[in-house]
Amino acid sequence: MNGKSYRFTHAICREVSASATQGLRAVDIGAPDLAQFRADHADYVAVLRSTGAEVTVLPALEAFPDGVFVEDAAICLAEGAVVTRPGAPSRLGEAAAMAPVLEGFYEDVVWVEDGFIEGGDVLVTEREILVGTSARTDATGIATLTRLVARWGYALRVVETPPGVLHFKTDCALLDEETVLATPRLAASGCFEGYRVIHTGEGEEAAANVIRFNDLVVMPSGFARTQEAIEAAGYTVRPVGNSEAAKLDGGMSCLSLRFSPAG
Ligand code: CIR
Repeated sequence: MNGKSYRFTHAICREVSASATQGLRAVDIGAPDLAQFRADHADYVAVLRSTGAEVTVLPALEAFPDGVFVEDAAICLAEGAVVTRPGAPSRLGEAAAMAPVLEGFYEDVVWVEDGFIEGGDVLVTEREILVGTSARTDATGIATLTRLVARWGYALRVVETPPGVLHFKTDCALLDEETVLATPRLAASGCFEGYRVIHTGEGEEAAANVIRFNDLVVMPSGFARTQEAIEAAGYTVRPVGNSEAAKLDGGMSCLSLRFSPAG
């Protein structure tokens, strides 16, 4: 199917836990306001549902302050799902909590058992899977993932997440078969050669973490230049408030697993 890397029948999200105030953050600019975080999260889920997708919202996990960022716990492909091994010690258990949920959708669920890998470092495009090395994703994890997805015919390309950037997808997103949105600092590495690249607006690096979800591009609100650039390229944009998730270095991709299980 054309568009398999951005057309999805399903998504999984997780409610914001009260413990999210203790979530990991590179720079402490204060704890997220839970009421605002939950309101933004509800808007996000509603936007995904507006495309016709079936969105499962799991209950909050109080034991995992970063549990709302479900993307890091798994990699969902058409043929099967990979349960990851998050490199942040406080997040390791999130993957095991996600596994039974994935088993409800997929016959084939496999586990990364060596090294570390977080879903935020994995960009699935129509032609390949890009994986960024980062403080959370190491060479052993990438080798394990390479072996696991080879059974479904996927090729992996290893790229570098810019220094000081949490995840590869903190700085980029897929917009369609041939187009990515990327920060100029990431695009400068040459990792998107062969793709059409739309740059985030000046001073708007925090706008790079968007998702193409069916006919929509869901992006954090408040980034007019980037929104304009995406719209000028012909996409339909839905801005969603992200002020509270951003305090924990989270964005649009982190808040869901998106997939269309085969069969
Ligand atoms: C963390 O540091 O792990 C969380 N506070 C943020 C995770 C964001 N996830 C993502 O970019 N995929």
